[in-house]
Amino acid sequence: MKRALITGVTGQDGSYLAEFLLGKGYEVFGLRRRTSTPNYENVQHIKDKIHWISGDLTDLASLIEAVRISDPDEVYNLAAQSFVAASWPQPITTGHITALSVTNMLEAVRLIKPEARFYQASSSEMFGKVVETPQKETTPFYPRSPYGVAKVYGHWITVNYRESFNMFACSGILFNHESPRRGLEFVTRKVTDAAARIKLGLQSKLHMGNLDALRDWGFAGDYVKAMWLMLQQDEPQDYVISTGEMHTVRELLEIAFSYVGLDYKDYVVIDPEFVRPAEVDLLLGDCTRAKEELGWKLEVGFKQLIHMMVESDLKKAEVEAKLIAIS
Ligand code: NAP
Ligand code: G4F
Repeated sequence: MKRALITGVTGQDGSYLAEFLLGKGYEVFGLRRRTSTPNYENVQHIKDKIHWISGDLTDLASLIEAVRISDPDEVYNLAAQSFVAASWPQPITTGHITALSVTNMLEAVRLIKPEARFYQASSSEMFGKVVETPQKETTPFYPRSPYGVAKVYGHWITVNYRESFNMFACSGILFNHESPRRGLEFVTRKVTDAAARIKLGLQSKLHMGNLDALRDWGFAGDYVKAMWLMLQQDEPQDYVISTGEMHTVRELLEIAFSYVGLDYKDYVVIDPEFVRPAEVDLLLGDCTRAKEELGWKLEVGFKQLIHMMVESDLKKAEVEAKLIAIS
């Protein structure tokens, strides 16, 4: 039975990856940091199947212990301060967790189990102010946020450990991917949650930032399969994972609100609070290498994804509405 250690297992991607690996018969170890209010929402249904290990990405000793306990064949480093907008008010924390801690994780693996295969969660945010479109593995990086800068560090230190220590370490340069498990602060979930709550009379307005931003949005459940495929190859390599389609935030609003029979224009308020100091205007990925070499394919399209998210948020909003009605 193969053994996998996942950092960030309570997050969106970690939860889908844990499900996927459990389905393949893996023994799954999840790093869990101490939080005042335990966060198991995404993994409640598989909580008892995961071996939990206490640790924090910023604490090397805890990571060494996590690798020792789990004795992994594969390590998926998904933990991060992952919200771009929070990286301006918290640039140092973002740098510690999202950049330097990748070295902590690589060191823990190098010292305890150097033959383990290592996956680093790199990001299309590294392309930032894009220098070519579409973006592929060879496109130079031009990050536009402290988060993007931190991810560039994480990316290159992973390449460096591969080249310096001959470790099987690779990065997936993943474009935006979403799901009903997405955090409420990210734009897709913010919009699908608002469409559902407005429909049920639980909210009246939606405050938004730049509606012209273009993103290449896919489904997280499809993207975690690519992570696993990267670690099954003969040689470690970095891959872009994307849909090859981009849409504006405005289109996202149209699709989500029209699904519940509403016009987003009646509810959206443009609010400078949600406009970023430096914006990434567009992201569009070319994942030809992943399709050809990994045999990876996309299963859920953009509209289907947004409808799936609205459906899920409608169910949550109905529960909230019922609780209000009986209280
Ligand atoms: P997410 O839902 O925000 O999950 C982040 C995870 O990291 C959570 O489990 C969180 O734990 C954990 N974490 C944060 N700080 C930690 C620390 N100091 N020590 C240990 N764990 C810590 O993110 P996601 O969307 O699943 O993304 C997964 C990874 O892919 C991230 O590295 C992200 O930057 C990257 N990425 C995401 C996308 C995307 O579109 N989703 C695209 C490209 C790259 P708590 O539950 O305790 O907060
Ligand atoms: O959903 P977002 O916050 O995602 P963003 O910044 O693209 O980052 C996500 O994808 C990256 C991959 O490219 C990941 F690495 C990262 O961890 C994260 O998962 O914002 C998307 C776009 C931005 O252009 C933003 O300015 O939506 C625009 N937007 C407009 N109004 C908004 C809002 N974003 C948010 N979060 N909230 C708004 O009200």
